[in-house]
Order: sequence, then C-alpha cells, then structure tokens
Amino acid sequence: MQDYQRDLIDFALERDVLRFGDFQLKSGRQSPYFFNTGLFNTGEALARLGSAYARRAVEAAPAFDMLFGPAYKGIPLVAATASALAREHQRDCPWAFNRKEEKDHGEGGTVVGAPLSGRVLVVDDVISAGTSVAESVDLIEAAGATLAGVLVALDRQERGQAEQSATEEVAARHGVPVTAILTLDTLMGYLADRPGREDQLAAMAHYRAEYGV
Ligand code: OMP
Repeated sequence: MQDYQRDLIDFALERDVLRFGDFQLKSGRQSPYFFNTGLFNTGEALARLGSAYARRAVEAAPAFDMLFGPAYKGIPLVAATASALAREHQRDCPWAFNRKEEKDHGEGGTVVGAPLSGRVLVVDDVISAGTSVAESVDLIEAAGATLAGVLVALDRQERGQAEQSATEEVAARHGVPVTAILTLDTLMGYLADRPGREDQLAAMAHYRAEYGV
C-alpha cells in the first residue's frame, strides 16, 4: 500500500466516509461497511480526494484524452480530478459530465463541459456489482468517442451480475479496465494493522466470503 492510499483511508475514517454498521447496497446486498464519497464535503476534503484520483490516474489508468463524471456523484469527483491533474501533474485535461434530466432549452443535450471525444476515462465513486457503468458507455459511444476505462475511489471486489467480479464483467463487456485508488483488499490490509478493529475486519471477511470473488 502506498502512502497516499493509507492517507486516504485515514481521512475517510476521520470524515465518516468509511463507516461500519449494516447498510443496504444498490444491488440489494446487505453490507457491514459503506464508503460514501459524498461525505468528502468540504473544500479541503474534496481537494485531497481529487489529488488521490489524479495520482492514481497518472500512475495506473490506461491512456486517456479526457475525463467524464456520471451524474450525480461523479460530477464533483471529475471536477476535482481534472483540477488536481492540472495543478499537480501539469496535465490540462478536458472534462465533462451529464445531467440526468433532458433539457429542451439553452445549450441543450445531456452532456455538459468539453465535448465527448477521443479516449474517455470515466471517473466514478465506488464499484460494487458494476451496474452503473453501462449508462456512461451509452453516452460516450453515442457521441462517437471511446471508453478508455473507469477510475473509482473504491473497488469493493464483489461479484457482478454473474460469477465473475464486477470489474471482470466490465472488462469483458466493454473491453476496458477498472482502476481503483482503494480495493477491499487494501481496506482489509489497513484494518489488520489496527488493534481494536478485529470485529470490523471479521465482518468484512464474512461479507467477502458471501459476495466477494
Ligand atoms: P454498483 O452499480 O452495484 O456497482 O454500485 C455502485 C454504486 O453504489 C455507487 O456509485 C454508489 O452510489 C453506491 N455505493 C457506495 O457509494 N458505496 C458503497 O460502499 C456501496 C455502494 C453500493 O450501493 O453498492
């Protein structure tokens, strides 16, 4: 684990972004932990998160020409990532997001920001069962652009709709990798080094045995 990944987990715990309890996921699964990027809800928190995304994008994402953040949670994430890429990596990358509602006046269309073109890296929050990616792919392909990959803060390393992991399903269906700043493995490795967190670690291991790959 790298320092910036450990720092992000420390910060996620401090801000209650990473919480333990009993949570119903979008997939219907009942999880003992939840990672809510919406709680990085101050300027400082968003800036730190954006730095971690940008670092991971530079370090591990496939080649891309622009960034796209799916509404709603992807919107601040893509803005913060683009900003950090420019400030910290001298890379002035175009970025865009979609609106969920059709607009019939003004600038029209559902995509706001830079026109979708070239290889597009989707910036999203968390991947669990992986159902969210398809909508972004439709928008990108409808514009004649290409999906480069998906960058998320956390890959929960769960099964997708079938037996493969969600990230393997995305790779098989769309032919691109999912890159994550953190994975369930990283979270569990972090907790294993922290005395007093044995119960949380055991609950995660139990969940992984049921829904993991
Ligand atoms: P999938 O479409 O099943 O991959 O679910 C991903 C979405 O679930 C994310 O975009 C979040 O909106 C939400 N989510 C979290 O934010 N954090 C979690 O720890 C788990 C989920 C989830 O519901 O699976």
